[in-house]
Amino acid sequence: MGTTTTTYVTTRPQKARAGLSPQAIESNPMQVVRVSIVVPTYCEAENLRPMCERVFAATRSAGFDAELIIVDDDSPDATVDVVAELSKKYAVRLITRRGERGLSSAVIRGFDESDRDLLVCMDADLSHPPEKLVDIINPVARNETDFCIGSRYVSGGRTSEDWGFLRRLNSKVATWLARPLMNACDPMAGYFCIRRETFDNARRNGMLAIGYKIGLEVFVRSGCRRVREIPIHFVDRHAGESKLTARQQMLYLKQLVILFLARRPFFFLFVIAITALLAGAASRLLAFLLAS
Ligand SMILES: Nc1nc2c(ncn2[C@@H]2O[C@H](COP(=O)(O)OP(=O)(O)OP(=O)(O)O)[C@@H](O)[C@H]2O)c(=O)[nH]1
Ligand SMILES: [Mg+2]
Repeated sequence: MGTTTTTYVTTRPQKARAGLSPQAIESNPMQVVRVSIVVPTYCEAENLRPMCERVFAATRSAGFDAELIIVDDDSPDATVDVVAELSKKYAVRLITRRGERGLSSAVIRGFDESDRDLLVCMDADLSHPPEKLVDIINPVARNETDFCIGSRYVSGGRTSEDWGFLRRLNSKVATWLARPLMNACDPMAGYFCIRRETFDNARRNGMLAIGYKIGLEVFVRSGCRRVREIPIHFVDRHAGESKLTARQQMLYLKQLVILFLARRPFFFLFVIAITALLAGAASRLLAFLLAS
């Protein structure tokens, strides 16, 4: 097993670089929304500049004190150089993990590195429109909800028009499987905002870094109830390649089984038993029809 090294390419950001003047922050600290936006990355160098510019355009216009934490798994591309350049202008810092891979564990690491109360998880590839950040953060900042999702499937939200039938079906089935665990239209969303307290509760209740659905994991383990969904238009990645493999999909099924056994064991065993009974009856019927 390799070792994990963390490299801070930039130092902890100064408040002035976060978009608000220190005077504005000091004069009215209660009014300032302080948020860490955590972005896991692997080979996303091409997306980082447009993503960062759009993040800070959105958060600055709302007067938020935002920082961007990029958690990268030692990508063999220009990530380090691009973030170093961006950090001259924006409150962005890079955490480089070595000898470790995984979307969920990267997000957990980013949340751990933040000292802020509001935490956002967002993809780097611009599938998650940064222009929706303010709408997603505000309900959590105002304590109107515990978990706010950038949702593809709530009314007003949509996925890329380029998705084929199989991709739509795959996404719908995966979503449907998770619905009993979260009362939301898009329980698989990777674009969400929480308070630190929610994250801490999830950790206390045995949060795991299996698979790539860290939002679902945090929601279920934290035991929080209030969810709000903000419609987004989920577009296909801006540049680079997908890291979503068949292995990730198998890990998602494993994650679901573990979450169901932890939170809804009777429901889960009931569904398995009914499915086994129906499968047995169907196979006997088929055998009878073939024999007659
Ligand atoms: N640190 C880290 N980030 C990862 C890893 N795998 C994926 N990511 C990042 O997680 C985010 C989502 O990954 P994607 O490859 O876009 O997966 P997806 O959004 O489910 O699928 P597509 O958008 O269709 O490609 C992106 O910002 C990736 O760079 C990983 O192993 N480590
Ligand atoms: Mg993506």
